[in-house]
Amino acid sequence: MADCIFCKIVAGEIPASKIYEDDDMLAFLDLSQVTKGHALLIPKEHQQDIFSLKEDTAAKLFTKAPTIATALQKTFDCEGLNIVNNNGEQADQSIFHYHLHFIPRYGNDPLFR
Ligand code: DGP
Repeated sequence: MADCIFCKIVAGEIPASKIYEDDDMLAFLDLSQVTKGHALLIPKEHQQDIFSLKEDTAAKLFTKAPTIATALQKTFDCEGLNIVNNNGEQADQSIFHYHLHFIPRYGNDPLFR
């Protein structure tokens, strides 16, 4: 999709710190690190949100989620990890290309209650 930042990352037109890639999906570090190691997992095909996400794409993403989470845990030595997915402006989605946030959690992180 022409104006989609994440499609441009997939196409290599915008740089990103990639942490995983295969034929169907890409994971890279989020530009705005909520916590150290905050990463995004996206399908390479442009799909807007959970309401239009194809079931086989969802299956592929969630099948790979434990691998991404474990790699982040090993790399950043986090104590926990949130997987977050915003859908729609009202739910704080700002990039309208489906993505899962992987947010490593630490005892003293800014999100700690
Ligand atoms: P959301 O608000 O759920 O749609 O999350 C979008 C995320 O995308 C947000 O945490 C910031 C991140 N982001 C926006 N533009 C870029 C970019 O050009 N590169 C990278 N790596 N992340 C981006």
